[in-house]
Amino acid sequence: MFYDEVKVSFSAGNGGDGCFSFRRAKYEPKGGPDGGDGGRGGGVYIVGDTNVADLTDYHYKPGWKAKNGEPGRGSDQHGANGDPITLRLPVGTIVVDRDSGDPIAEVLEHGDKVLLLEGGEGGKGNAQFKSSTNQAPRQFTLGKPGETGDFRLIIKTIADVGLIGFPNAGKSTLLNMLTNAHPKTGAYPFTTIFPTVGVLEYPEQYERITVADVPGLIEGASENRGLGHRFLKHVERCKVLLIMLDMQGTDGRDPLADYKVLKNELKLYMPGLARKPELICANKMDEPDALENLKAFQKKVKEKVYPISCVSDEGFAELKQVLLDEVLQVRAAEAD
Ligand SMILES: Nc1nc2c(ncn2[C@@H]2O[C@H](COP(=O)(O)OP(=O)(O)OP(=O)(O)O)[C@@H](O)[C@H]2O)c(=O)[nH]1
Ligand SMILES: [Mg+2]
Repeated sequence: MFYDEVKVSFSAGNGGDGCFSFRRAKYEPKGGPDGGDGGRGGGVYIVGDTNVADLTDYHYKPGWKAKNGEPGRGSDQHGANGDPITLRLPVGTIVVDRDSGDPIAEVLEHGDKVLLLEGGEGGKGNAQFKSSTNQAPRQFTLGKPGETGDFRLIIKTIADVGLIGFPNAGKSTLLNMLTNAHPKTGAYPFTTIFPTVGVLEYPEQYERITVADVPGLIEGASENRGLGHRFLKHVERCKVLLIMLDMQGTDGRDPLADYKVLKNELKLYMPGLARKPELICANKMDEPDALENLKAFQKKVKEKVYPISCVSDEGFAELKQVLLDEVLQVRAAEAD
């Protein structure tokens, strides 16, 4: 099972209490105050880690707490600070407040580290309250509680290109052929049940882009039919969308109808998604009806379509190049 969304509760450690104590030494019957301060509670940090694939760990253990600070002690001893905890999350995870739904933090790259919850301050020992007018202070303060929070962790895959298509269009097959990733493929719908990111290399141009294969969409995806909505979030952050159509129309599918449904689902899910730069590729061009269907398709849809076949690798070189060009264009625009 792949967990890309889980509910968790984290708490930072409480501060240790300040200490109330007076020096007791053999020849010093009225020793001064020597109660030390409490230690600070440990904070809760999150860090992006490419070695963490999903949120399974947090599904099984949703509660995490950092150590409390230790109380101060006599002889002016400061209590030890509580150890912080650092929670490793998949790159692309956002932390959302469970009550308000507001995003609070995110880790976008390997090593990104954020302090999510601050540990409580330690209390002051009575030694701190000594003054010229108060030689034997009886006050001290308690440690402050650490911050706590109920969150939802959500992974949003980060890749340059997001592959969008109906189940069985051949998305995973393409990723297998073009990149180092090897998602499962199969002649049945919903073979892919979690997103996979592959790296597409351009050795001659010293470039590389990442491509995310996400589970197939069906009509109603934006309303949560199929695996839809849960997975559309994985293309929210892609720079370019590659819409893949089964141009053979396997199992009585109609590529034009598929295209319209996909466009509509993207728009319904999030208007911004439908406005992302998009490329259309017609897969399965090795099949007998594909060419005829492509001609009919192009009569209705004027955008350029890239015909490919994952069987013969027809059209791969051109598709690869145009993907790079589009991604570089968006990167350049983002850099401005
Ligand atoms: N003839 C032909 N078959 C293809 C081509 N590309 C993929 N297929 C077949 O189409 C079927 C579906 O391929 P997948 O890559 O699993 O499809 P998918 O889009 O990832 O499907 P989901 O994961 O279910 O969304 C497999 O049986 C592939 O062998 C192609 O270019 N030509
Ligand atoms: Mg697949």
